[in-house]
Amino acid sequence: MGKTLTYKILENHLVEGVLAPGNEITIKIDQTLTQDSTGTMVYLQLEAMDVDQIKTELSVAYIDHNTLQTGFENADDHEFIKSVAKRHGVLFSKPGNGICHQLQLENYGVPGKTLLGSDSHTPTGGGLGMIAIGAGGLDVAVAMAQGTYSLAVPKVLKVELSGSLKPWVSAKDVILFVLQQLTVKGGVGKIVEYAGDGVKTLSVTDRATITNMGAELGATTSLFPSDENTRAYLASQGREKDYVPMSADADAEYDEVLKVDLSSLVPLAAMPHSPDNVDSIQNIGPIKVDQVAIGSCTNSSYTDLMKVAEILKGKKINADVSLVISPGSSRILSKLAENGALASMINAGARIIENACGPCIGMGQSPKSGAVSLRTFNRNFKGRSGTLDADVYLVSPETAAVSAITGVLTDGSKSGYTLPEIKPESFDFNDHFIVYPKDANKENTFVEMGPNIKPFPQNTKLSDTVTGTVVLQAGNNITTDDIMPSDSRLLPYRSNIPYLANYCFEKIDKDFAARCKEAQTGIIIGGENYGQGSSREHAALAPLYLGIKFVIAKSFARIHRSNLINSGILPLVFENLADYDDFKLGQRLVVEQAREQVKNSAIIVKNIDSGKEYKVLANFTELETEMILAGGKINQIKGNS
Ligand code: MIC
Ligand code: SF4
Repeated sequence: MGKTLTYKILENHLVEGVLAPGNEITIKIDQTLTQDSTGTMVYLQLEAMDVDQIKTELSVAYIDHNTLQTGFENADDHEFIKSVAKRHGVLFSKPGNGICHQLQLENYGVPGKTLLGSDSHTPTGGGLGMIAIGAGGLDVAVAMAQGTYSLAVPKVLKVELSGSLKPWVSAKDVILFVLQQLTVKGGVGKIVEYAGDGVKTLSVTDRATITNMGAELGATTSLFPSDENTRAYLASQGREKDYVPMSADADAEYDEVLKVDLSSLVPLAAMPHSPDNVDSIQNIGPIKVDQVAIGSCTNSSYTDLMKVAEILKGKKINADVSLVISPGSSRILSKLAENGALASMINAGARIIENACGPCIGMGQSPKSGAVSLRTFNRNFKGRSGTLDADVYLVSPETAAVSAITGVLTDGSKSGYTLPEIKPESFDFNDHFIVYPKDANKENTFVEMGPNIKPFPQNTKLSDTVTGTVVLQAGNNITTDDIMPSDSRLLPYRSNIPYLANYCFEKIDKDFAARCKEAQTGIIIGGENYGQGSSREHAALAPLYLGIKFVIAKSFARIHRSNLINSGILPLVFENLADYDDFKLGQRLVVEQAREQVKNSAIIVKNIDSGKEYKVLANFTELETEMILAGGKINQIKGNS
């Protein structure tokens, strides 16, 4: 039987374990990336591990999320990251260079390599045929320290592409279609591997759009084969030498298959408030649009922005629309400036904003109350834009640009506008935004710690009797944006958990933090896919700070589940889903003989008042059990069990 591309790459990197679905394996990590909003925690944790020499081939620290500098906090965080980067031999990408995933693709991605990033959209690298996985900050810190990462082997889902896309239909529509078919939890426990004849019709940046939004499926990662288009992309970035052809064997067997005929796709949009709430633009109809935002790590490539510039050329943005554009990288921005595309955008009435995450993470450009905002981004969770009652639709760059002109949601293929063919470009090498760790000697490098950088909370070893009060009963698909909101107000405090904790669950229950403080030890009850979305471990660290002991949910999203375990908080799963309804705020629960029980596949949780017992699933791997007993990953590494 032939091998999938996933298994080929995993096999090349296998350090420990047997490659079979569900088994725990340890793989070698070649590259890591961090960004500033998760990076401060990563580097605090790396420092706490007292590491002499990082073990990866390449590690890069990007500054792209929080670049507003409304106060000293951002700038202090950046200095801290820069100083630790230098100390440990990590490349530092200054603010202004662009968005981490776009930059990693342009500069460092190599087919067949592994990448672990402290950001959920790290799978963007799968567009180049890498196994690129998003993880919590502590996992990335450990990957730098030890050069490895442990995971349960995912199933491999093949998406077989045939045909080719029609004009006005693009990569964004492909992944929106896949999300419509599989939903935001359809990828949990899986790696999505693209194959079939249709692959060759997609460029690397198209592929990267698709693998980027594989994060929204909940997948461990997504990847494409590496072929002649990969060679052409690497050559355009001056890196043809990094090209390695890679693909699955023709007779490879997959755990599941989804067939997608590219020729049958039409322009799509994800409607409020979930990336899988997808319909065709024709069906949604010409709703009036107030804001259009183009950019983010999903759709800010050179080709995407050239298409936008060509659509806007000689036109005028609708009077009632605010159009903002944030390019993916300094290299793209500079090329758009050189070839006049930037002028086409500005002359049409577009606002050009910094090449950073910007509005995607709520750093400015919150739409007006009740607005309809079209965004080429990847997440439209309620309130993520900074405006709780705004309706955010996720669309392709083509749809965004044409709708900015018409002022209503528009299917470009029915608009009468012509879509020009965009020729790929070659880029000049420029590393002026990169600080190299020329002197990576730990002894003579000082770590800069601003006053807003506070120590991260650490758990203690699991006690034998764990009691707590139910402090929240949450619904399905709770996002990490719900658990630990992020916007221009809170992002400057990513290195200050005591402050951030006051805003935990703020958007869905403003009394949550106060209730936890009163209860002292708390328990959260969750629905399906608890903790989907971002990799931010703040969504585990703030609850830890507030005394949360365990979360019982119908199911968990992958990264958040790991972050809970890394923090020593138990993620437990209802065996009987109907038990969910039995739990009410204020109930006192207990797990007796917890240290023994976590070693079993199921645990008994008792309601102290009624005496009723519930069986919940634990199913921790050996390593996870060790971490839980020790009170988190750092304690486990230090051997404190
Ligand atoms: C996001 O898109 O939600 C973020 C902001 O990039 C996060 C990381 C974070 O919360 O800092 C992610 O995707 O992991
Ligand atoms: Fe940045 Fe948005 Fe991409 Fe997250 S999804 S890395 S906030 S651009």
